[in-house]
Amino acid sequence: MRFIYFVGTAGSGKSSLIYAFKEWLTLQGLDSVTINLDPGVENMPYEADVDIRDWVRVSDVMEEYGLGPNGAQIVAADLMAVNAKDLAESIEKFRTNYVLVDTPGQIELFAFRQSSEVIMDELGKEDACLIFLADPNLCRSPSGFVSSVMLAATVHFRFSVPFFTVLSKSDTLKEEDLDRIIGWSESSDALNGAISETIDSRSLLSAELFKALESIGAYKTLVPASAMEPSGMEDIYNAIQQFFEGGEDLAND
Ligand SMILES: Nc1nc2c(ncn2[C@@H]2O[C@H](COP(=O)(O)OP(=O)(O)OP(=O)(O)O)[C@@H](O)[C@H]2O)c(=O)[nH]1
Ligand SMILES: [Mg+2]
Repeated sequence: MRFIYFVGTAGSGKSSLIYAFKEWLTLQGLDSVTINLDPGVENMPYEADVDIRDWVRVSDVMEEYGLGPNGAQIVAADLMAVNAKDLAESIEKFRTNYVLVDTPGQIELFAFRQSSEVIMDELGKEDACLIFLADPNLCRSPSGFVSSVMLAATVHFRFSVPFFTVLSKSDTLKEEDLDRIIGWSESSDALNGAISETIDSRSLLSAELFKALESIGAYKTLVPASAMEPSGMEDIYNAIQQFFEGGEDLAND
């Protein structure tokens, strides 16, 4: 089993992309299983095969501990670790190649609480990769783009599993904007040029930070995808295959 974690800021399109990617895999004749790791989610665009809410629910935690929504989110995130073994056992019952893992909207709950590490270890880190979703709204400006790369680097630093970045909701971008953003991800000169065009102290800071991100390997080509169209699914699949099989295709086994 290969675990693919979809991580990104609130509303970046994680759940929609999981749904679209699962549909695409099914069309290719590839089986997959979905897991929801967000104990606070109310509505999902698909029904997860394994759902953390069967063990922990933010609404229950609010009631039981007398907490508000934010405090309850944190307690719920920590309680997930207690159930990591049970979660792993119910996933093991499925015979499948790909496990698509949906993570909480509040990225800090996944990235900064220890329970996600416990869960990842329990499920098997050696068979895991992470897809970071870059929100097109943030990536429109050079400084926003650099911020997004920094966030991806932070997540990567926390989990140290292979990762790549998807530019989600690519259908919401005009073609020229999409080309420009992808261009920044392909060429540090293009990004540096765009940064230096906006001469203020913030952009100078971005340039320095960006150099550091480049040297630690967090800066890489974005894979554009749209869950709505859908598009980019094959590119996502190929990137995943690169990690797990060195490019070899499971569909041809
Ligand atoms: N146009 C467009 N809208 C999208 C796409 N993917 C998601 N959306 C919309 O973006 C919003 C958020 O999508 P979700 O899939 O719920 O995002 P999420 O990251 O799972 O959100 P949280 O779990 O709440 O953080 C919804 O209104 C979706 O309809 C896409 O590819 N194109
Ligand atoms: Mg979601």
